[in-house]
Amino acid sequence: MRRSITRRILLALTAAIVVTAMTSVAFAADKVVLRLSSVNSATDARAVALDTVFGPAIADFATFEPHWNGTLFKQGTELEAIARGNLDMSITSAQELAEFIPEFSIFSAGYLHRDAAHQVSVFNNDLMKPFKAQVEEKLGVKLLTVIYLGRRQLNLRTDKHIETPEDLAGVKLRMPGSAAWQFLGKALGANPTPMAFTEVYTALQTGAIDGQDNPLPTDKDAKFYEVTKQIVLTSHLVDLNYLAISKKKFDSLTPDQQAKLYKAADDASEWGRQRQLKLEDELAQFFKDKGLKVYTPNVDAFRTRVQKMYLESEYSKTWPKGLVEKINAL
Ligand code: KDO
Repeated sequence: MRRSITRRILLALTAAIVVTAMTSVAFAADKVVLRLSSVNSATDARAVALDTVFGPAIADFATFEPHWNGTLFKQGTELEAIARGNLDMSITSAQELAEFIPEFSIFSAGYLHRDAAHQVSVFNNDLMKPFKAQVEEKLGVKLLTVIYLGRRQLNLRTDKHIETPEDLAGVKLRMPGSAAWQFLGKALGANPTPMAFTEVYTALQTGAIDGQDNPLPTDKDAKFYEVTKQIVLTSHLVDLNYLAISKKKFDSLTPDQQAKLYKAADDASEWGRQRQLKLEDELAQFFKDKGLKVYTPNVDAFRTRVQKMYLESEYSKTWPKGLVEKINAL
């Protein structure tokens, strides 16, 4: 008697487990999968924000599947992967977009955005509409939100004091691999060299490059402080990224889901922005404790040279008339 009750309970339990498993498979199959690829680490503020805020906020209709450390696609190849239908989302930049739509170089110009809040007002202003429309038309990509990466600073393995752009003459400065980035390196007075983010640590360690530029949180996250001697606070670019999604995927969602997606993206970006700003405030001391020199050079000298070089460049010829002034007025 006891044995048969136990058997019946066991059978009922097994059936319940099978039904639950089948239902959750069915639910999972109904959900849209959003595969994102990016080269940053899983501890980077953008990754933490997307994992903590974005993914959970859309979990009722989408499975957010991020791949960090460039394990899925190499830096700079993500937009093409989205266009080909091999990827759903990426964290892209103005410099990458400028490869396809030259006007985007305006948002890659040194000393243009003033701070994190300025980036947000520029992104949400009507002036961005034609830019967003072009990204949709040419690349089949929608830009969901703007992400604050931070103020880019020089980080060198040499200990020569850097006060003005002239002091960077001959310094082999790694910049990410696109023309707009190389131009920024040149505008700073250095000798820029392109290199993928994932190779920078080893290149600093072996001396293949003299330095690199990134915001302080990235320098910490990628452990560049282990293989460099100084950080020069030029703040030459208030750097941004955009959260990008395949238009085809986006269009497959209901209007309600699309609205939730935008909100989740904005909320994650705000969360990440606050985290990144806090880290930027705290990290100078962290690097000093690690034995690095951290100091502010003659920022006016850098700003004057960089702005002049951009305005005289081929890039500025592609910028819509009056746009710099409009951005400055925001
Ligand atoms: C970099 O390669 O230095 C850079 O900071 C460029 C950014 O646009 C962004 O792609 C970032 O790398 C990566 O996400 C790694 O943090």
